[in-house]
Parts: sequence; C-alpha cells; structure tokens
Amino acid sequence: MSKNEPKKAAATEAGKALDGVRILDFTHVQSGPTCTQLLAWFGADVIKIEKPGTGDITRGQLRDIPDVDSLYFTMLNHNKRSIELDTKNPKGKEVLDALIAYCDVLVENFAPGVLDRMGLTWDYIHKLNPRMIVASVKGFGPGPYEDCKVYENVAQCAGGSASTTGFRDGPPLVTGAQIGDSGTGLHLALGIVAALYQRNTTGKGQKVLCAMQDGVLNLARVKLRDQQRLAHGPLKEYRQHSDGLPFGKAVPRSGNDSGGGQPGWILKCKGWETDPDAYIYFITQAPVWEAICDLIGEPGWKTDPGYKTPNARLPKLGAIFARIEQWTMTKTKFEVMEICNAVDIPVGPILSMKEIAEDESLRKTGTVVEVDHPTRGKYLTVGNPIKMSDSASEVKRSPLLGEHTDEILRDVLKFPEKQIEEIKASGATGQAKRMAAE
Ligand code: CAO
Repeated sequence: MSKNEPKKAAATEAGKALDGVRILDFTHVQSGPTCTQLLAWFGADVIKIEKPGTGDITRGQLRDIPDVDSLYFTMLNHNKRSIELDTKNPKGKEVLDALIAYCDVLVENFAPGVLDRMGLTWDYIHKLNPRMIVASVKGFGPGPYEDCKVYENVAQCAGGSASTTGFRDGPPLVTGAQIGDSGTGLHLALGIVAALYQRNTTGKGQKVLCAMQDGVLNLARVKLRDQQRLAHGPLKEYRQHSDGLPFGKAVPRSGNDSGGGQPGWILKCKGWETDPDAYIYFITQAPVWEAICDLIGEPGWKTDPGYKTPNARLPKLGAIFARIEQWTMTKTKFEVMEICNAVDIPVGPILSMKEIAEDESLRKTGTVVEVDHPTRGKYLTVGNPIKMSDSASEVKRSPLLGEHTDEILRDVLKFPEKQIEEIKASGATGQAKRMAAE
C-alpha cells in the first residue's frame, strides 16, 4: 500500500465511511465534541483525552442525577473512547506524543494559546507526524478578537444572528438552536473530511480552522444579503415594510418573517390560549395562492387585483395573515398540516421538544434514539442526522471517564507492561475507571 492511500478498514468495522481514520479528540464542552461525535458516527476511531479526575467539564455540568455523567456530556460524546491523561505530566506527554504519531487528525477547541503552551505547536506535531491534520475551533479568526474565549451566545451575537433575531421592537435574541457550537462543529467536520481527502493526493496534513463567528455568519448569510439590498430600497418582504415603518441603516430584526422570497408568519391554532406551542408557520407561496383563498373562504382574492399578485399582496401582509389566522384558529396545528399539505401549501407545526421526543417516525429513522448507559440507565439522544446508504450510524453510549485508558495504552499504543506501570505510577493517567464490556 502506498503511503498516500487511505488506511484499510478494520475487518470488525467494515462498512463505515471513515473506517480506519483515527482521531485524537482533544475537545471539550460542545463545539469540538459535536464534530468528533459526527466523525465517530461515520466510523472513525475517536480517542478522547480527558484531564484525570474531572474529564470534560460538561460531565459534571447541569447534572440531573447525582454523580452520574450529565446528559450534556453523554449526548455529545457517543461512540468515543476515553483516556485519562495529564498532558502536563512528562509521562503523560510521552503518551500524547505516541497518540499524535498514531492518529490521523487532532481535533481541539481550547482557548487560544493553550495548545502552544502544552508544547504542541504545528511544527512539533508535524515533526512527529507529517500526515497529521490539526483541526481547531476558536471563537474568532485572526484579528482584534483572536485571543478571546468564546461560548455559544457570544458567537451568535458576533456572527450577526442575534442582531437579526427577535421582534423589531424588542432586544436582540439568541436562538435555541446551538448554531455557534454545534454549527461550528459541523463546519469543522466538513473541513476535516476535505483535508483527509486532499491528503490522499499530497500525503501531508494541514491545519483546519473554524472560527465560531465565521460559522454563525455563514448560517446567517441571507442577512448579509439583505444588508446590501437595503442600499437599493426597503426590504419589501419584511412586515416592517407592510406596516409602513421606515428602515434604518442596518438589517432589522424580522420577527417571524420568512427569510426567502415567500412571505410567511407564525399563526395561532386551536388551543393556543393554553398550549404555548399551538401555532403553525404558514407560507403564502405564490403558486398556491388560489388554494389558500379557497381554504380560508376568500375566493374573491383570487381575481381581485389588490390581492392577485405577490407584489399587490406585499403591502397588506399583516392583514392577510390575520385573515388566514382566523381560519387556522379553528383547527389544531396537525389538522392545518394535513389540510394544507393535501393541496401543497407549505406549513410547519410548532413542535415542542416533548412532541419530538415522542415522535414515532423520528425514532424509526434513528434521528431520535434511546441509549442505555451503565450508571444513568436509559435516555434519549439525537442520532446522526446525516443518513448514508452505505455507512449506517449505530449510536453507542458515551464512555465513562478513563474507561479505555488501559485498552489504549496496551492494545492501541502497544506499550510494554513496564512502561504502562511507570506511566501509572507517575499519576499521568489518574485512577482509571473501567467498566466490564456491556
Ligand atoms: N491535561 C492537563 N491539562 C489540560 C488537559 C489535560 N488533559 N486538558 C486541558 N488542560 C488544560 C489546558 O492546558 C489549559 O491550561 P492553561 O490555560 O494553563 O494552558 C486548560 O486546561 C483549559 O484551557 P481552556 O482555556 O480551553 O478552558 P476554559 O474552561 O478556561 O475555557 C472555553 C473554555 C470554551 C471558553 C475555551 O476553551 C475556548 O474559548 N475555546 C474555543 C472556543 C470554543 O470552542 N468555544 C465553545 C465552547 S462550547 O460553548
């Protein structure tokens, strides 16, 4: 086999897209772990290095059961192996170096400068393993903020999401979706896979950097589109326009306006007085305008020049959605879904997390998965949202802290017993906890 060829899949793990790829997972909290979890679901062998005794800080955060790994941790670290390793201990550093030589990709999301302080400069890593890809999440790219520590909501604010989210008369809002952390992890995973592909030709590793600000901005790109459109007149699809209010210099918060060219809004459905999620997103897509008129009992709007065309409707969107809402309020969100989809009107029921957790179809596709954990018991998680016909994702529980320390020293790095004893005696691996195989 030429050194440029990808490694062959291990016989026991045949059939996964990233079989044979070895990931040195030096990630913590959310952004990095979501990236390496995706790679693990595609078949990569992900070895997570954790500080002895405490491990990834999320193990102990937002705990719902005392002394049990939190859901925060378990839901971000499936299909990985865990080794406890103090990388500042000389013996720990010895193990780390061996892992760098063994792996294909090092993924990290430490604060800026941490890797260098550990002695892991690009030159150092590359000397040990010229094929190593070093993939990092940082809050900001090079520039005035490059040294800042960053969490999810900082990225949402700096990436243009918060200033454009919320209602125009209210403060900026962060979203429930973790676009800063999980969004950047997803971007990074793509960068890693692309770098692995390029390595097939070059034989060399490279650095892959995803700044959370950049990742959020990439997801908010339609708002930068609107910023430039503002120079040429009002944003006519924004409710602000139909309400007769002028625009300022920057893209405003647009409430529940649709981001595309098809106006939409969230409307009340039957039961909204007591159920906070009895709402539906309703899109007045131009090709189905006539069907909408028939459904809501306004057949005259099909031919009335004041309503017939999308441009004629734009200044009246508020009144039009109020009329549609009179109709949706007579039905449950699921009835509206059924009636509208039968005539191709795009609508979206506002699903609560409870409804999603109980959704049978999401369970069937493996998007919502029940996992068993030795100390927690059964819990629900989100499986791999990317489905591949030849690389099925099986969701395996997250590792206990240091569960695979011995296995990695002995079977992966193939250290002799004497060396293992010395490493353990030095305290570099803490007190390894091991569970019998389930
Ligand atoms: N052995 C020994 N030391 C270890 C270790 C190990 N196995 N693993 C980590 N450490 C040490 C590091 O060397 C570092 O120490 P120094 O600062 O003395 O060099 C320290 O632990 C952790 O560094 P940190 O600054 O990354 O951690 P923090 O909790 O202070 O900051 C965060 C957390 C997320 C703000 C920061 O890591 C960051 O900005 N990351 C980049 C952006 C990012 O990913 N944010 C998303 C987080 S999810 O919302």
